[in-house]
Amino acid sequence: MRIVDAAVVVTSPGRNFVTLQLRTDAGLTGLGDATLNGRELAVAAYLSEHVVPLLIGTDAHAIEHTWQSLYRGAYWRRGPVTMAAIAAVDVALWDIKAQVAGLPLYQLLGGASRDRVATYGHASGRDLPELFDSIRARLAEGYPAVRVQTGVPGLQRVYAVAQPDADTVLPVVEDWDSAAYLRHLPGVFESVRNEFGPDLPLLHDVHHRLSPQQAARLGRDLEPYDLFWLEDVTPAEDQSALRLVRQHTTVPLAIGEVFNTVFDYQTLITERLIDFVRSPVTHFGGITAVKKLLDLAAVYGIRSGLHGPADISPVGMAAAVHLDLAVHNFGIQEFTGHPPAAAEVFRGGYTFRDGHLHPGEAPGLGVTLDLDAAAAYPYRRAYLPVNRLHDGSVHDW
Ligand code: GCO
Ligand code: MG
Repeated sequence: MRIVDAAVVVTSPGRNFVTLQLRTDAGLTGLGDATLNGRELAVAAYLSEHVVPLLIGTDAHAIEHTWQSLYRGAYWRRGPVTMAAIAAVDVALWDIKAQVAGLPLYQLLGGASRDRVATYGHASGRDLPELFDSIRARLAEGYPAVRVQTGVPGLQRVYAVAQPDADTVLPVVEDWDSAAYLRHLPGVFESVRNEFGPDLPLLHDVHHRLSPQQAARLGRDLEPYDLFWLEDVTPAEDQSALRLVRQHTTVPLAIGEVFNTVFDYQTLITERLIDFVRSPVTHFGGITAVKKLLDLAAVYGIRSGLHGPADISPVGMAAAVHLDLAVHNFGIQEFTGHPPAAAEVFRGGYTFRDGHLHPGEAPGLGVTLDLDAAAAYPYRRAYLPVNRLHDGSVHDW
């Protein structure tokens, strides 16, 4: 079975998504997510200009070989653009192979290791009353675990709390002060625990903003509140930073949403510096690569917590859910849903019920792409926010 055609579809039903659709001479189509938030057209161009011409005429069943060819054959390895493109090809080929087998994709990954996939949702508020309302809303939706983000006194626009201005073209500017945040956050978690009791799994995302010393202090300060995980405490490219954090706190650490290959985790996994790996299928080279990552992590007792915000498309999320159901060392799946219009473009796929996901029993990934609906939502340029300190200098966002 040969690949005969490939379409790179950029659409914006509420937000931008990039999807690769591969077609074979057997008349089957497979889908892969190539969305890279704020850099969508870079991946679309990499796919159309460089990857697709190499695929036409190749064996659609040779997933591992194709992966190695695209990774090793480019010479310029790694990086989010390259690895998102490879991920899209990889997932589309898995989708096709599972359709040929007439099985839902998770069956080709070893079959179900669990009945359903537990998720966490996002809660945030500028102050405690707003935050408590937001947590209650997630609990009412059935989420079994909640990520808690809060405003910080003295800061105007904080990650996950500030609402983006409508129709901004250039990046939204948020502000940041690590000292103010470190003073404020432990009290917020104390109040949340007092209000919601000891059983609710709570998570928090630091979004790569602290020095190792600050992160170690925060981990210690949060220990009484029994977090499920503390995420991305330090800038992620510096693996050795987590050695210092790990020596000083027992808080479970999660990292990896901006990683693209297993080499980004080499020190972290083999030295047992983390507890959860966070890479999404979409930015890490696909199912082939994330399965290998999770197998390495399993050797060290490290579990999955795959990245799943709205910028992972319904196709990328479906791939994650198949993998989550199959692997033994699953931890939790982030899931925030998508803008309502996305359901017009991406049909089918997983279901979300009682805070849990199930990939369904349709052959393949189970997602179809409506090209006419996609065309009705043209691409709109969008940026992620940036962070500034009080003196105007740039801080990690
Ligand atoms: C998370 C994340 C996201 C990122 C976003 C950037 O843990 O869900 O940190 O919200 O900020 O994916 O595109
Ligand atoms: Mg995060």
